[in-house]
Amino acid sequence: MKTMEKLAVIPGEHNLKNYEETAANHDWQHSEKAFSWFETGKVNIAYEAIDRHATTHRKNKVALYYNDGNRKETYSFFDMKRHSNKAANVLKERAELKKGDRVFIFMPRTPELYFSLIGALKIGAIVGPLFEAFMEGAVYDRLMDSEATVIITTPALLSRVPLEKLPHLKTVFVVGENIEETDKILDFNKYFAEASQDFDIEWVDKEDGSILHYTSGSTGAPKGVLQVHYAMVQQYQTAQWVLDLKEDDIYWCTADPGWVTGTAYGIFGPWLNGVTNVVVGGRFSPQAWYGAIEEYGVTVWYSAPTAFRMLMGAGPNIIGKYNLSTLRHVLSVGEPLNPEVVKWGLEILNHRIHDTWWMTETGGHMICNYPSMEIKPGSMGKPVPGIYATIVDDQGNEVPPYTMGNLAIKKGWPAMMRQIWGNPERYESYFLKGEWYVSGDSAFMDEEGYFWFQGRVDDVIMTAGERVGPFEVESKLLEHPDVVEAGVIGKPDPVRGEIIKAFISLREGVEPSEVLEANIRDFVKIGLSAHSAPREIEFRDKLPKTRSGKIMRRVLKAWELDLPAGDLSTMEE
Ligand code: 6R9
Repeated sequence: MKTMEKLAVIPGEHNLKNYEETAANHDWQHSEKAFSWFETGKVNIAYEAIDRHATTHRKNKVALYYNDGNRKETYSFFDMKRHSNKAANVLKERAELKKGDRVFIFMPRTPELYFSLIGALKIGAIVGPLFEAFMEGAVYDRLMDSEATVIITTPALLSRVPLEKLPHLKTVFVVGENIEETDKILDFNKYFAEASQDFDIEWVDKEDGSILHYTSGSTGAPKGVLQVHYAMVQQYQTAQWVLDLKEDDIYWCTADPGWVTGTAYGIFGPWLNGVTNVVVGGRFSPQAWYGAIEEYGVTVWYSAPTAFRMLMGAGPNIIGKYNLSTLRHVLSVGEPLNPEVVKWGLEILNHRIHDTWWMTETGGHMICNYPSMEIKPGSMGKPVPGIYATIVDDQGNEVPPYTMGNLAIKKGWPAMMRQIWGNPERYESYFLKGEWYVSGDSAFMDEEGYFWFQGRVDDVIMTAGERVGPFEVESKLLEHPDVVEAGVIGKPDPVRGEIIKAFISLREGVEPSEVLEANIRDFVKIGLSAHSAPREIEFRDKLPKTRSGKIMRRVLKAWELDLPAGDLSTMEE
């Protein structure tokens, strides 16, 4: 994997021209100058994302192309301003939503989600976006923990909002038709239709809360990660450097706003730059996805390895039916970008796929591949200019190149989380020596400063004295022609400390057998190393994954050891 050839720089005019020079000189205060508050002192991320453009040459420029196969709509920046003003008025007048209050948005991707998210921010409220597949328990945990007073949802999801169990929840807006109102349940569309198009934005402090994403760790309840308005500085700047967004781009981020990618780069990154954003609702299908690229002429596409693998699985014939020639920049996030996917990108999609590493807690890009930089397939790239990333040992000392350790970031970048909601001790526990944010991922750096992901720290396997990153084994397994998904864990073993166990789902039509098992084991032995080959293989129809596509190794481990699996609210159905 590490020996795969470097991919050459893409010729052309890139926003980030000279990585080394920019990295050596960048100061975030320089990026602040892009914003009106740099002079006026009046801060609000919603203003910078939408309203600012509505009084410029971008007034009638398309802000949002929406398509779910059913509804197909187009909104300009001016439309977005008016509709988010209306939403803000509804929330303020009908639910008395105020600055600092928590409001959740629990609905599938529709234009109303975007109007109300921007509208709530205009009030200065803190928005918790919830993925539509959450069940009642997950909704309850998040609203209870944050003492939310308002939720916006749809008729189909209303039954999962346990109104009577949530003492702080005062108002439930339902977006749909023929809504039966009660003293707490209100018909959103009815009030939206009546609401004024004008709204006086609530100016906030740069450090006031904006978005609250809940993430689940390996143990305990989901944690509320609070972002602040100031995150805009980094989201704006990285959308230029990493997404390489320019005025005429048509940009599509496939993530749902229930996950951080769907807010930071599905909303703020493009709109802070006044760039046209595509939102595709509805279910995934290769036809709908390739069709969206062709129909809207998408130029910059941000997705995830799971999605790319699903497209790969659909075969090269389908892709050939679509005109994808507008694409110029393709990016990936969320899990390791397997070399298999890189190869598909080069051979079938005809693009380098640019890996980006970051997390909910970082609020924005951290380590990335840039179009103006050579890519080493399998590496996450280099730190964003202005970010200092390194590898530290468990005591917080930096370690030399090629030493595996904790991937850590020097504290204090613009989009950094500012609180774990209601849990200051937990927040402090992320920072080692008060200086390093410790990500929980293990990685190493090579002599050229490229970072290589190894796994979650708690997932690293120690077998017969060798440290094995499960991701490397999983990547190799995925190259086997019969393997569709693979999850690898360390299973306690009296002799070796741990042995490697692989859970595998096979391509349709392929039956498990001992011969196949031996064949797969040899495949890893030959392709990777003897000590990385799984001693045990178990075939399963499906593997437990989060909705953002991460294999949940802790669930595999729980299956294996007969332990409770912990919080499953983010697991796909
Ligand atoms: C943005 C997002 C964060 C965790 C992170 C890491 C994994 C993200 C990755 C990656 C390998 C990449 N992860 N990007 N692993 N290569 N390029 O995904 O946020 O949902 O909070 O997940 O995802 O383990 O720590 P989040």
